[in-house]
Amino acid sequence: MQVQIMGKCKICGSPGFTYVPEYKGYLCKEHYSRFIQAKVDRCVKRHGLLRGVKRLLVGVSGGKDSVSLLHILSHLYGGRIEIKALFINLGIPVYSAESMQAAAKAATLAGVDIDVVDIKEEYGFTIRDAAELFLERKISRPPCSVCGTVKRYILNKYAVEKGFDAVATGHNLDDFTRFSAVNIVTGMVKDLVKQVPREDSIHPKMATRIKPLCLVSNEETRKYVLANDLPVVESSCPYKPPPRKLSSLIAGKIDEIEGEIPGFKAMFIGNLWSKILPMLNTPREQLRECELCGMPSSGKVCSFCRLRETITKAMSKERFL
Ligand code: Q46
Ligand code: ZN
Ligand code: ZN
Repeated sequence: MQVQIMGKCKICGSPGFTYVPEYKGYLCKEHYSRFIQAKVDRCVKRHGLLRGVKRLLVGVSGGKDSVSLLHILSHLYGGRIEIKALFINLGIPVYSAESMQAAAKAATLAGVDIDVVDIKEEYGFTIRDAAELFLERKISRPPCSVCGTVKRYILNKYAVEKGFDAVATGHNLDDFTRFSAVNIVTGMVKDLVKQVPREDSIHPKMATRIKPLCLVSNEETRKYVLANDLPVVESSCPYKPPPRKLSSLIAGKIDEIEGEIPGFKAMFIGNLWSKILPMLNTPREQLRECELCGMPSSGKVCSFCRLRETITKAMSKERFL
């Protein structure tokens, strides 16, 4: 059996927790946590993520990224701005209940209030309903696509109605590099321009969106959770599809290059933000108000209301069969 020998923390000399390439040595749990927090703080300052933000809503799913995000933000800025967590109960068997427990514990640990929006109570369907209808070919959108629309809509609506200045989500460096590379390869410029740390509101009913973990990798949030003993959901979503071939091949290659050239991911995404996106000059969508719910929409009816109508119709047909 191979025994891994941990060095001592480069800063304080106590037992090392993990090797940190940026330090060319080990850091203990305490200094590793401070290192990640400092990385987030630099990103927040460099990209003006909290510019004009007095009240911040953090979307917490119970997963490692959002739980780390809440912990880091409350540690760094808890005394200066009001932070609140929001958990969306998607009604996914086992997974939603376990995620809610983790999110609630994480909020308590961070000293932050948490609220829950239950989509069954609010809108009459769950992601389980959507998944079953999809399997029976009664709706065409797969569960993750439904889930994405639902989460985006609810986070924004809640933030706008309760007067939050911005919504923070736990997208990390690996999400940014993977999505950006796939968007470049497939020519999805409309999605590529959204791969930024901050998307300013362009409508009175749209909250500014920020992604403070944009320079923190998957591996780093995983270790941050371990270093701070944070509660995270253990089970995984039963509807998670296997990764798409193109996306997983690209992610694998990006990881390989990062292994050879540490800092590659940050360089890629940094150049995208500073040099490539400013050249694209894509006009931002013109938004109006949805005729059904009044929230911002590019068409007469917003994508959430169209989705809700489709699911509700398919469910009521089922009931009367
Ligand atoms: S919860 Fe929802 Fe994920 Fe489950 S249905 Fe897909 S998007 S996999 S992060
Ligand atoms: Zn130390
Ligand atoms: Zn609507």
